[in-house]
Amino acid sequence: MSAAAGTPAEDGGDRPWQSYHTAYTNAKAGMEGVDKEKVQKVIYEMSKGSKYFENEQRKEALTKQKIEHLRAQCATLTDNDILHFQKVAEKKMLELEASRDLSKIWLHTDMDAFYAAVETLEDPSLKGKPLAVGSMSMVATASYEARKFGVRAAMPGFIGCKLCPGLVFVRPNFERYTHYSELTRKVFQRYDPNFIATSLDEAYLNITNVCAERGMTGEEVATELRAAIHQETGLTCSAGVAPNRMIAKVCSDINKPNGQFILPNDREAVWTFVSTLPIRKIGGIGKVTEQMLRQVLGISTCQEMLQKAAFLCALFSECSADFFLSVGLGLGGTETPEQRQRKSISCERTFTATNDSSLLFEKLANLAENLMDDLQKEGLKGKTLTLKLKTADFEVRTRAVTTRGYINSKEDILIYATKLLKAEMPLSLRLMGLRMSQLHDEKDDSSTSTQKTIDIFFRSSNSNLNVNGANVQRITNISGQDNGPISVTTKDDCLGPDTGTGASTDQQDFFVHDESIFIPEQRNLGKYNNEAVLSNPVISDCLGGAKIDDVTTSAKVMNAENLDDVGQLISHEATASSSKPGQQLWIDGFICSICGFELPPGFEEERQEHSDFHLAESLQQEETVDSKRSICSERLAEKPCSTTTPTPKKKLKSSKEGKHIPIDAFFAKCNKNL
Ligand code: DCP
Ligand code: CA
Ligand code: CA
Repeated sequence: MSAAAGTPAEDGGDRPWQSYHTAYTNAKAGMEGVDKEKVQKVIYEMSKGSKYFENEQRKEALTKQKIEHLRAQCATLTDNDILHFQKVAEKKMLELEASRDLSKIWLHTDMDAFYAAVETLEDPSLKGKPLAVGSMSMVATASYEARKFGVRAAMPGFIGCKLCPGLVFVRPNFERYTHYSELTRKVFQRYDPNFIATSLDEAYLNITNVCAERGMTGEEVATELRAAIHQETGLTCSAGVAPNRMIAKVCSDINKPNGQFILPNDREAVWTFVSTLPIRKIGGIGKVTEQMLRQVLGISTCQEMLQKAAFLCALFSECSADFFLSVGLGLGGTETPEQRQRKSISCERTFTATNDSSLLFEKLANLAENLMDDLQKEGLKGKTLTLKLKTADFEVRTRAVTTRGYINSKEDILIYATKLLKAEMPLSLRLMGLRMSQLHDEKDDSSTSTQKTIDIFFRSSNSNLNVNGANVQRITNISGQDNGPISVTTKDDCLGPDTGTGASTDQQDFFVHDESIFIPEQRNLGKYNNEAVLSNPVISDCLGGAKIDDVTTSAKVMNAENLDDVGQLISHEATASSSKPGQQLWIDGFICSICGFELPPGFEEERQEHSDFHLAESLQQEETVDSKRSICSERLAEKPCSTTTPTPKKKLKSSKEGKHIPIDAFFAKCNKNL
């Protein structure tokens, strides 16, 4: 396979790392003064020859393909076409402009170096030190001191050590972060009882009322709120205030850390703000989209979207074009979306991989008990029980059963869960989870479930199979060998609008859904058809017609021999054993269904990067039949490789020998220690 433009292989030359751009070379707040070339060089040297490196090349190749495809499409446009699309674009812009609402004041707040700040608060000896929260295989975040060296989230820890020899590592402690997150939410509650939390450390608040009631400006509220958060938690945060959520999020990053930026509710101010704003600053515009827009249409700033509006309408799907034009106009969500009702309750456990069946059934019983506790605490019963499994080689499977009546006792749960697990045996697992959906509130006769479950597909699909009087289905969301070559058609791409709410990514998750706050971005959902979605009844049903990128899913009939007499049985499987971007689902809103890596909805960029990785991985699998899963093993939730600070000497030695540490070899080593 030929190397793509911009990849190290093609650039060759004296300084090939200059064109080696990964998630790790991308600047975050606090990385402004970093010697970017040095960072690129270290990452290049340390990953050269690894599967990771090859994947980067493949990603670049795929982007290049997309770019070429778009260029080719662009070249076919006649003057008449452009004139036509100019009219389409102008009409669209007028409509969008007419929807501009400057009456709301939105505040976005984001904690500074959240995990690292919590750890420093708990252990003041860490203060001022370059700190990485995470492990040798993955850094969750870095303190601002460490960022000066180029260390950042999502970077393998051993690369962090190389960049910053004195880097101190702390293992993540999610209970702590949840505790502090809850403290911040108590403060948010005082300013907006309907605040929208998009991850542990960030939230959107509609402060319109509080400003009016207390006669305060947005700036004053931001100052007061940040002080209150500091008072309650001992932590600092940054805030942005703007007429809509999309801009408020951009604003909260401007004066990070411990700062704020206010954009007045004034059309001119918004206009000026977006006129020079790089498109990459917008949530939902990741590296690939940025490259496509820049290289095909010369768009780098938000306002340039408007200058190229005709081309955007000609080349992209309607909802993508809408999103781009909204960005150009500085529009974003202003209404508080309705909270969706709770759809499921779940629990899961990660453990050292084992094939000991008695141990697995014991774990299953514990899970059933936890699920029972959670259901009973909330006075809920459920009808669909889903068993989630992650095999020793990181294949994620889910199996579900729909029962005749509503259940919530441990005994009932265990009967069905055991059946489901037995049907999969023997196998070696590293994670199990149980989820109950189709919930029913015991206090309320009406079912709380509004979810269009996959059952709808089963009932309507002509691939239904009737076994022992039960409908049994298997849906397989795979895989290099099951599906044809990956389409690079960009016309079907539908990019997430105002992903500050996490809506676009959550919508892709058809099992979803534990978030107590789930925020669909109403404007675009279900408004436009996306061919890829509509051609797939599973996805379109489950999304209620919402959009999803490049979805191709195949449905297969399942052999039901081990799943008989389980009530009114409808069994579903969503196996994500590989990796097209649209096939990747975010289970429970934040867990990658392919490898189990956790990324909350707020991390659009990281999610994009992560999806790109899986795409590259699947391409690799297509070429190398026996290739094994590689970087997927990088999970913070898994057993750590090491929690001690590695000695820089050791690393230096290996690089002196002219040998990089191949990332996958490193991970293989980690896995042995599991
Ligand atoms: N996080 C993670 N994995 C990532 C990115 C982030 O586990 N790839 C975790 C650790 C972070 C927290 O989420 O502390 C919040 O992420 P942010 O992107 O908001 O980053 P920080 O809060 O660490 O830094 P800042 O917001 O100051 O840039
Ligand atoms: Ca943060
Ligand atoms: Ca954040």
